[in-house]
Amino acid sequence: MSTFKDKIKEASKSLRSNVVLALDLMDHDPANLYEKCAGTLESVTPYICALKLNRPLVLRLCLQERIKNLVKLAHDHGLATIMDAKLNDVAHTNLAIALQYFDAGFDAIIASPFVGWEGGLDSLFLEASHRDKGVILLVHMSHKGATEGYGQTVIDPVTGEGRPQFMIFAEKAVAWGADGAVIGATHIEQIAAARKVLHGKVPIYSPGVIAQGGSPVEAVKAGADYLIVGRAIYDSPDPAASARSIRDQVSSALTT
Ligand code: BMP
Repeated sequence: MSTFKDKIKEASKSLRSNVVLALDLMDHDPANLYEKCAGTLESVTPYICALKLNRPLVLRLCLQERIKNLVKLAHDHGLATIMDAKLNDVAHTNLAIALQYFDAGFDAIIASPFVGWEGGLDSLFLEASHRDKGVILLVHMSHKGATEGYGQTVIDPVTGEGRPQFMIFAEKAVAWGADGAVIGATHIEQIAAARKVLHGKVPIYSPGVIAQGGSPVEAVKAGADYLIVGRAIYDSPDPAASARSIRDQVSSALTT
């Protein structure tokens, strides 16, 4: 049985990139939005290992038609696919949403650990594992206000001690068998701290590079396994050159 962790690792190895493209194109004329997305994706496929799509794009393009085609296009190029659904509901609703994305072909889905296990994410993890799909958890988001929730100090219900929320989420990611942990590249210390818990078990996905101020090189040096990159690629005058440059910066940082 191959897990999502293995699938993206293989894609990353054979395509020699750890860049996940966040194809969040939204402002284009709806009449040619699909063509714009497909064209951007095809131009950068030599430099990325996975495609991440978000909810605004799904709402615009319709899950059953053009989104399915984009997912297929990514798979045809050997890429892994991630649906950024940020699931955050009770179990049966999370499952109903996730199944639609899994049926549309996505390999993994992003969910929020704030809803907890029992009656929150339990059914999702179970069903994902039956279908060889991945669940990636938000462990510390990239925006400034993320410190209010993910960075708050909470009393650990097990030990009674005050601890950062994101470290508890990192431990849950390991305990629940998550396929990935999202930690913003804008929070380098948190990547390094969470890595101590996650390393070798749950890969770190880091969004927030360049357009949000994070450094791709610093993020991977701190422990990020994959970088999630949107505007720095798709808003660039030459998306392929930008994707290649980010990939190359990161691989040379890892080898020096
Ligand atoms: P950009 O590189 O354009 O900033 O895009 C980052 C992508 O990662 C967006 O799709 C955003 O929704 C997502 N993301 C994020 O920026 N921070 C997080 O903490 C979690 C995310 O999924």
